[in-house]
Amino acid sequence: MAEISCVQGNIVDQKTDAIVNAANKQLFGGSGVCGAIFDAAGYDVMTEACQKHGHCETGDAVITPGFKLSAQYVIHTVGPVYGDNENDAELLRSCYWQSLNLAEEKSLNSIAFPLISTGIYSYPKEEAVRIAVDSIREFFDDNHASSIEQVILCAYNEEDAKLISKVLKKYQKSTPW
Ligand code: AR6
Repeated sequence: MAEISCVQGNIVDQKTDAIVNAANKQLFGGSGVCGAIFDAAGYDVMTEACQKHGHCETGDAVITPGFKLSAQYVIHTVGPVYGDNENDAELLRSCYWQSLNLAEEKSLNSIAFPLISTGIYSYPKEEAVRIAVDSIREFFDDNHASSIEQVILCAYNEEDAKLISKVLKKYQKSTPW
C-alpha cells in the first residue's frame, strides 16, 4: 500500500514524479490550480501539449510533460461541477482513479493531488476529501503491485490541511493499511 499523506502548500512546488491538475474539459489554462500549473510549467508549451489531446471528459484524465516544473509529468483531470450531474461522487472518484492509472502506466513512484473540484467547481470539501481518500485506497486495494509508493494530498491552506489530516487519521484508525 502506498503512503498517503497531506502536505500544505502550492501544488506546483511538489517534487513528486507527477502532479495533478484540476482541469477543464477544453484543457485550457484557467485560474486556481490550473492557472498556477500552466504558469509554472510554461503557458505556451503546456497549452500546446494539452491541445494535442484537445478534450477531456469529466471524470477522465490525460497526461503531458511537466516542462519547467519539478514534476516530470502533469496529469490533467476534469472534476465534476458540483450539482451538474446525478453521479457527481462517481465522477470525482473516477478523477482520482484515472489519474492513478496514468501514473501507473508510466511506472511512476509518486504523485501529488490538489483537492479536485473543491474550488471553482464548488464540491463540498469534507465530502470531496472523503471521496479522494476512499478512491485512492480502493485503487491500491485493486493494484497491490503498483509502482506508486507515495501519494500526496496537497492542501492550499491550513483549514484544508486539517480536514485532510482528520479524514486520513479516521481511516487509519478504522482499517489497518
Ligand atoms: N495549489 C494547491 N491547491 C490549490 C492551488 C494551488 N496552487 N490553487 C487553488 N488550490 P480549483 P476546481 C485549491 O478551482 O474546483 C480552473 O479554472 C483550491 O483552494 O483550482 O476543480 C480550471 O480550468 C481548491 O480547494 O479547481 C477549471 O475550469 C482546489 O485547489 C476549474 O477551475 C481546487 O480548486 C476547475 O475547478
